[in-house]
Amino acid sequence: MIRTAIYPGTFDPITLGHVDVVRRGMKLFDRIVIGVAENPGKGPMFDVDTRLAMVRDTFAEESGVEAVRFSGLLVDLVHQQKATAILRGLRAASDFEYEFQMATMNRRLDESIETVFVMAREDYTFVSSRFIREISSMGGDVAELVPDVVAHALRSHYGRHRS
Ligand code: COD
Repeated sequence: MIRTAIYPGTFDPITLGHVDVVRRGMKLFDRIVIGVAENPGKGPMFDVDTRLAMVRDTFAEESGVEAVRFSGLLVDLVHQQKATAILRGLRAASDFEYEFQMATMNRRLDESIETVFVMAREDYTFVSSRFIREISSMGGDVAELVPDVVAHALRSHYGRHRS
């Protein structure tokens, strides 16, 4: 049986912290489907097609990793993709409350779906999409914290790195 997990998120934009979660998940699952949420509630900086394209580009060489966009309920995507688990990452205690609520709600919606958490790599615990957006909007360099495709997109969005 092929074990599939959905890794859902906003990925606005994808960071090396997200990439690390996927790599850890690949040790546990045969197939990982990254679900890029439209998530208009968060007022994303990049539209969903751009976020999806950056995720696909990042994992272009990995045969066990796919990416799809989704709107609506996460559990519906889990069913659609014949997955059995939801993969999420934990950086700090502050992530826990939200993640716990989400996992509990999803369990209420479908008891058979398990949420699996992996711990962030120490040097990425401080990396978040929000800080990546903020730092690059102020001219800071985030190239070491994001995939190349994202670094290029941020540079063309905000203009070249100012020193
Ligand atoms: N290291 C490790 N993990 C990280 C790092 C890092 N540096 N950065 C982020 N992560 C983890 C996050 O903790 C999270 O687990 C995951 O990566 C994705 O993060 P984001 O910020 O890109 O995505 P979110 O949290 O905005 O995604 C929220 C969803 C889109 C998954 C959620 O809103 C959802 O499921 N929406 C669909 C509607 C639904 O079903 N709602 C009911 C569920 S309660």
